[in-house]
Amino acid sequence: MDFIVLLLLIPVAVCSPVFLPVDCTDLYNRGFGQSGVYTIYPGGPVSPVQVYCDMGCQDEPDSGKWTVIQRRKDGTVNFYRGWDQYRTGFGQASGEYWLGLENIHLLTLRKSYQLRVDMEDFEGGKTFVHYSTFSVGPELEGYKLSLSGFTDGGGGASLTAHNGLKFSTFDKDQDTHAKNCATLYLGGWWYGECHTVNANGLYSWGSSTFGIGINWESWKGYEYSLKAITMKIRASDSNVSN
Ligand SMILES: [Ca+2]
Repeated sequence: MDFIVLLLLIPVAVCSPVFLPVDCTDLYNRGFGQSGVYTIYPGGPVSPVQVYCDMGCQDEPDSGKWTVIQRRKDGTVNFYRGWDQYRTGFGQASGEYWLGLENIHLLTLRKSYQLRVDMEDFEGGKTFVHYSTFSVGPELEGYKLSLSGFTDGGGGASLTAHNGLKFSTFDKDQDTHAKNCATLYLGGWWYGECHTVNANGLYSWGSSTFGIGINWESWKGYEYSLKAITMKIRASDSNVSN
């Protein structure tokens, strides 16, 4: 009897593999075309992660498939957090959040990704920048940032200066400054000596004390804290979809 049950079950398991999307591109390719919160599995079936997918506009097929890894828009989530939180992620996928360094590392280990950063100020201005490659290395190497292929949508190349730097938090100083940049500039980031972008700095509603706000130096300088910033990644065209 048991033998018969097994025979019946095996073909079902083979013919209907569970769909475990790694990123928003996988979801889009399965027919999920609406922007919103989805569950992805960058670390496999035991570690689901909630994420916001920017699927773009229906009439522009190339505008979507973005997996949001970081988003600030209203100051409702505190981004001054320690290493463990930056490692695993925090916030709400429907609002402000950080996807987590380990998740970002696992994603960019699997596929080649591009990065787009969208920004808004409090006067209605919007801009963006784009990098054709983006990846984050393993924890053992400090979750090092790798970027190349900059295209300026108007925000300027501030982020390029962070290429090759390790990630730091107030309780893990991996920056190149004598002091602790995370403590000086109230964020967790790929700090060097210390920053030209502080995307995880203090939400400051416009004007900020030098360098502690959500700063993007080449767009608004060190004393302007942005209204909104979103970092999102998408598998490059050269990837064959899973
Ligand atoms: Ca230091």
